[in-house]
Amino acid sequence: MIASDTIAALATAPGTGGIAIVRVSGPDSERLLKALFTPARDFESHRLYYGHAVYQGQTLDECMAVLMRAPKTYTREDVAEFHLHGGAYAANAVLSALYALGARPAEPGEFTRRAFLNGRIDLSRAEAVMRLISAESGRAARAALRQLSGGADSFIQKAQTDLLSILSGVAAALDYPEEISFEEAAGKMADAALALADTLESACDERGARILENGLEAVLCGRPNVGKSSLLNALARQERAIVTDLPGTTRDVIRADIRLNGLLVHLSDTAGLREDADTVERIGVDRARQTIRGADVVLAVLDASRPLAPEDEALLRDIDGAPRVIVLNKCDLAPVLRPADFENAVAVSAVTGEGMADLEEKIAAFGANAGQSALTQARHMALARQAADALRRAAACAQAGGAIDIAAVELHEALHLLGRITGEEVDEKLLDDIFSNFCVGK
Ligand SMILES: Nc1nc2c(ncn2[C@@H]2O[C@H](COP(=O)(O)OP(=O)(O)OP(=O)(O)O)[C@@H](O)[C@H]2O)c(=O)[nH]1
Ligand SMILES: [Mg+2]
Repeated sequence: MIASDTIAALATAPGTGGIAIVRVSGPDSERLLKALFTPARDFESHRLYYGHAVYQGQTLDECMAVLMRAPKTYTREDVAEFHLHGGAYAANAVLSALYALGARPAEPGEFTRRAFLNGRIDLSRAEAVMRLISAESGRAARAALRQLSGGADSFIQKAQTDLLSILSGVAAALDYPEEISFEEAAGKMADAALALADTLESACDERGARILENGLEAVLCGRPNVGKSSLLNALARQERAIVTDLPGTTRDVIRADIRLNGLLVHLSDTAGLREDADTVERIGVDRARQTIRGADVVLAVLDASRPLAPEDEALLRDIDGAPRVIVLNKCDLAPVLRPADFENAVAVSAVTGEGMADLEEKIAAFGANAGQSALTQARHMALARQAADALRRAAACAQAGGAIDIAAVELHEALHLLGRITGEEVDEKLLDDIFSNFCVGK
């Protein structure tokens, strides 16, 4: 399907930068390029030329330009690009000229939408492109790249193949009732459908997906003066929080973002937990408790140079069973508490830096599996879960001795839902939802 109109937009991020690329796609690309590029010339496809962008006698910018003839282009249409100086001026001037000459401003994601409609990429890859553009951290980018190379697709294709073979078993049972007993066919179908439902569900990792997209929430907590703020500063490698030897220094929640092995970690330092706090500190302590509840991992800080205080014991009880690291700080002083006495503990000193690398490793371990599963996008996971539900209904129907052709309806439903992940079955509404999340120019 070839679009009839030609679209243009800034393809690079707006703002200052070395170069700004204006991309044009559609049947008019070559005409528009020739109208603006000086010196006039014939363009060999996929070759970069040096010249100027000139419109109505006015030089807009010195530039490099390229014409890429269909079909070996991002959209599979004719594409032209102007590589201009960065900053808003040159790109806007060229875009205005292009619009005056008949190009239409591209909608968000329209280039990628065309790539999809022209069959160059499938839907889950189109979404991967979008995620790559907005990927927050190295790890999220790698997961998006994995999907771009077809991770979710091949997983879904395998599930579709499995499902088709279940369906053909059902069809055989319906066609040859004399040869294949109903019980046998129904039993086989139910087993296979349940196994596939399990596979689909275990491929969904909502928590991992969230950590990948938004980062891991790690919260430093503990009683006053154990060194939480000092640890935040040491992990963030900058003086974010105020450190004093007075207990109750930190009143509000202080945040710092750090990166561990490509994983984005949102660290929070909280008010020291104690009961006899004044009003302001009291509010701080309540906020600390809330922050702890929302954490992916709690970093429970203890002063290794002192025996456990009642507040320490209360904290350890509160976070029992929660994802946590016990941080035995101040190990540079004569330690009374030792890692061996706790589960998943590490001895550190915020002052000397001892043990800090071990602590970072332990924090990163909580995000280690994020993004490893086959499906990490909310839309894919929702569809896969719906497909799994349909499979379970099919199995239940067969096991209850229901008509096998009714179970087959549920299997078809599951197949349809899987098809929507890869975009084999798409409607306009879905396309609009997905592509409108793109940035213009992609
Ligand atoms: N020797 C030693 N002193 C430390 C260490 N970490 C922190 N301290 C000291 O302990 C005191 C308290 O440190 P903070 O980081 O303010 O402690 P906090 O847990 O944030 O305290 P509150 O905000 O009051 O809850 C300061 O005097 C720090 O210099 C450490 O590893 N070794
Ligand atoms: Mg503090």
